[in-house]
Amino acid sequence: MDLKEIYEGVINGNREAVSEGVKTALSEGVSASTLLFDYLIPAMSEVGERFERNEFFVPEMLIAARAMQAGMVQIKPLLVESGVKPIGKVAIGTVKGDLHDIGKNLVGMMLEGAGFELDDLGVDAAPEKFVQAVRDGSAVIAMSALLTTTMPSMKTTIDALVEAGLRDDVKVMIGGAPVTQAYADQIGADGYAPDASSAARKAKELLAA
Ligand code: B1M
Repeated sequence: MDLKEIYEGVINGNREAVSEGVKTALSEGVSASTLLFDYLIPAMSEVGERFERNEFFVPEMLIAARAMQAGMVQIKPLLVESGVKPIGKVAIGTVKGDLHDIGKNLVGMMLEGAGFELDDLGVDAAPEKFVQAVRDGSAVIAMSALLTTTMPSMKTTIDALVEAGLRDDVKVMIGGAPVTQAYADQIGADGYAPDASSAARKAKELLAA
């Protein structure tokens, strides 16, 4: 089969084409890592770039991420078997008191699309949950807040990491509609990203640093 169909399928949000394409490619002997690193991840990067150029909007990004998931569910077990390592583990959550999860999920999908392993802490995630996630091996903590009233929980979480003696073991990034770079600087976060696609890029930068 023409593997480009898988790439195009993700960009066009065609779940069935991606699912069938991946199934056929695997049956023809194409490796799971080739499908992931040469087709699924580059397609998701292209989606992110189109989002940043205002050619794609949130719905297209969500549909593309779901199409990618249709391929991921088939190749994930094979990747585990063949020992392909994710580029790092990110713990993501919407902070304590905050129940908004659409943006957080979108950021999570882009992170997975970029090759990260995800520890999704869900919504209303207390500082202790983030601390535990670092103990469980997350190299990056990604906190989302949509309410001005819950933003201070980002600082409380950073304080909890300091108190647990773990601050130097982890990179902290924050985002969400009311969050800014200035706020990230103020509370001592390592990074801020305004949207899902730049969040994936920022996480890579932080890990490389
Ligand atoms: Co709420 N809500 N809400 N709400 N809600 C807002 C945020 C609000 C701005 C609406 C308004 O008044 N105009 C307002 C906040 C005001 C403020 O604090 N300044 C608000 C309020 C007040 C409330 C309640 C208090 C209402 C009430 O009960 N009186 C209540 C709070 C509940 C709680 O959390 N404890 C509440 C409840 C809800 C619903 C449950 C009904 C629902 C959430 C459903 C859900 O998430 N499952 C909801 C919704 C849908 C919204 C709006 C309409 C949309 C949010 C959204 O999903 N946007 C929102 C108004 C608005 O934004 N227009 C609003 C789409 C999403 C893709 O964008 O989440 O910004 P966003 O994520 C972006 C970026 O911010 C960034 O990337 C994403 C994609 O590009 N990003 C990150 C996000 N996290 C990131 C993390 C990163 C990096 C980037 O790194 C870690």
